[in-house]
Amino acid sequence: MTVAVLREDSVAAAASVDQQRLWDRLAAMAKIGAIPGQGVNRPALSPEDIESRALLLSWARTLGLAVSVDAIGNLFLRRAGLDPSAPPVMTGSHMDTQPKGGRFDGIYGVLAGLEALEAMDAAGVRTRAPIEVVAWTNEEGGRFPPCTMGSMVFAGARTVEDFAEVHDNAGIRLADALAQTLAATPDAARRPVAGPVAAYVEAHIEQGPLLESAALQVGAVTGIQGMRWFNVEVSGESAHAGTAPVSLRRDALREAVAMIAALRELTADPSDVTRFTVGRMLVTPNSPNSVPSHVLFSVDIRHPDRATIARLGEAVEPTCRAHARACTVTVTPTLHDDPTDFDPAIVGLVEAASGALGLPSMRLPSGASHDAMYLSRLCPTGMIFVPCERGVSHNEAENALPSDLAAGARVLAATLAELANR
Ligand code: HGY
Ligand code: MN
Ligand code: MN
Repeated sequence: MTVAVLREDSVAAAASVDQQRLWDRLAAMAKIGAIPGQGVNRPALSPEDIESRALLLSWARTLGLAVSVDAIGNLFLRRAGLDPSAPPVMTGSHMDTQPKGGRFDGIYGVLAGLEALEAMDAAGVRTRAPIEVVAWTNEEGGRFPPCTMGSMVFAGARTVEDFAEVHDNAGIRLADALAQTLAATPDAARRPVAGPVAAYVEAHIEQGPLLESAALQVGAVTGIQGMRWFNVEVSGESAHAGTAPVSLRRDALREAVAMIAALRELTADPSDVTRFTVGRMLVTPNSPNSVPSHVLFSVDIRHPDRATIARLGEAVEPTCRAHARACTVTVTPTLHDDPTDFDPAIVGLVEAASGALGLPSMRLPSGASHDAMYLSRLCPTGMIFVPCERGVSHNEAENALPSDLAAGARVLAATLAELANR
């Protein structure tokens, strides 16, 4: 559905987006888990996450939004529609961050959604369908892999029980951290996991350089590339660094390094489209003079082409096995996301809304994954990107301009109003 002109009340909602109010809320959130260099470290289900949830709920209550939470901790802030039985239009993103995260990744989408609802109030806009802003649990997967856990459970791709025994680096079970987080949200109504959704639109910083280099404030996102995550565990035998002959060692780290080198060769790509990252490694006993007996390392592979990501994903285990030598190896797939194309009608609506508001836009794919990946399995889904400085993200230096963030929120407000009044 492309609209040449927007409804008057959709334009009014967009015009009521308050740039300073959005910026002030982002600044308030950035204080929670703040780290040097203007970054944020707010791991999922941590005390910092709990604090950010409490702050969000305090704002939601001031706006008279109905607050609910599901069994994986997804938070829903609901603005009533004239037809309470209508499936809600949803927006949102995540509040958890990478360990050296930025102050916009995820939280911008949650607060742009809140700003869109407050702007509708200010403009006196009523919608037929309810609108819900969602803060999805554990989108990053940094502390408890895999990523997009909350939206995955909401979409029915996995269950909460599937993730209960996932441990963080300190050995804390997800189930225990989740219980603490839910206990800290006492006055949010409990709701079942999953439910009908009319449409989903997520605002996010691009985390890439295209919008900034095109000097554009708005991107109509066409889809998300495919992604595979694995945990690879190599088991050998601890031995004395001074006495154990190298030829007789079962050195888990030596073989892990060989596996990683082979995976780098597997994913080598002169066109630099394939993404291969080993971001996490745990070594046991992790002592300078003991031969490592156990290594766990993560594998993150991405590619926009369905056949290519399938081929690379299938090759991970055999490649690791081929370099195990005297060690044993276990390869556990933890995430399997095929490339996803967003609904053309939603992409067109974002573009049309942007144009109707006098904001030129461009279409672009997302290299990063988002909760929209899983919402697209449930309903017509799209995303709105805004530029960030030099495309830097998952880094304390992540930065964005208040005017760009507000432009994205305006397009979001208009898009949500259009969808909720269809
Ligand atoms: O890894 C990702 O693409 C996202 O930032 N969680
Ligand atoms: Mn994100
Ligand atoms: Mn991220």
